[in-house]
Amino acid sequence: MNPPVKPPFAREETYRRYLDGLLTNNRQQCRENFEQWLEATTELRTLYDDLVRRSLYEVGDLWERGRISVATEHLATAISEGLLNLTYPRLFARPRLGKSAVVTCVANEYHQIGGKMVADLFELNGWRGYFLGANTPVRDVQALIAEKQPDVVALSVASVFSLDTLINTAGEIRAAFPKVPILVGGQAFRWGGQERVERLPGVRCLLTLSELEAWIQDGGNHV
Ligand code: B12
Repeated sequence: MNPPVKPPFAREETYRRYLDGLLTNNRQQCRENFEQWLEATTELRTLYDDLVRRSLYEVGDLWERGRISVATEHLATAISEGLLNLTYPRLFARPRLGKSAVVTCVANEYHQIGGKMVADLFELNGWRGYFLGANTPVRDVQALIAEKQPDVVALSVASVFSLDTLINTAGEIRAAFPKVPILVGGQAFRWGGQERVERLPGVRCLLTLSELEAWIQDGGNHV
């Protein structure tokens, strides 16, 4: 008997079914569509941006307008975070370049999925991406920098109220490690603030994974 014929990959439909799965708490439907997208693309960045980020932004908008419950928003986040681990086998396929990045969210910043994607992108490009996750106090970030001596530190912020903490964190890291370049990014900058952080020496703001990938592929040593 012939194996069942798979329908051709249709991005928008796959996206719609995935989003529908998130909104109906249907983990299996999400997994099927996530895997379909993963199989169809060689570029993980597009899966991260065009499926996972896009759907979570939509979930966030629905939550903000009171159209879905907090529980559904939390479930959608947990499903998305779990599915991201399906990309693991692909992350380490490239030869290692002997470079590393420490990636973290600042203190009191609980949105960690964007930061995880940033760390993954470093791994995808042959770097080591040490990801500390949400809400990391600056002294602990500094301790890891001292231990790992990374080539770059990347800070992620999603909430506008985290911008002051970001600026203080970048300043404290800079004071302790004057030579380590610092990248900052995340959706907090959708509402402005880029010029505030770029006033700090040795700090560069990059808004998207494509900008980050271009920075890495350009040598990854200047800000
Ligand atoms: C999930 C979620 C949560 C979860 C997070 C859990 C987790 N494990 O991460 C929880 C429940 C904890 C949460 C809490 C809150 N949340 Co919330 N949350 C979201 C939601 C729905 C999705 C976040 C997400 O993962 N997005 C997808 C990721 C992939 O996108 P991203 O972060 O932008 O990252 C991308 C880029 O920005 C970039 N990037 C990110 N970092 C970096 C760094 C560098 C260096 C580079 C180059 C690129 C880069 O790469 C990523 C891929 O493209 C968003 C909606 C939204 N618009 O995102 C709201 C949202 C971010 N939350 C919001 C709010 C208000 C809150 C709360 C204040 C709610 C409350 N009253 O308690 C708290 C704040 C908690 C805190 N102290 O941080 C607002 C923020 C508004 C604002 N102007 O600041 C949003 C936008 C919802 C909304 N529409 O109003 N939230």
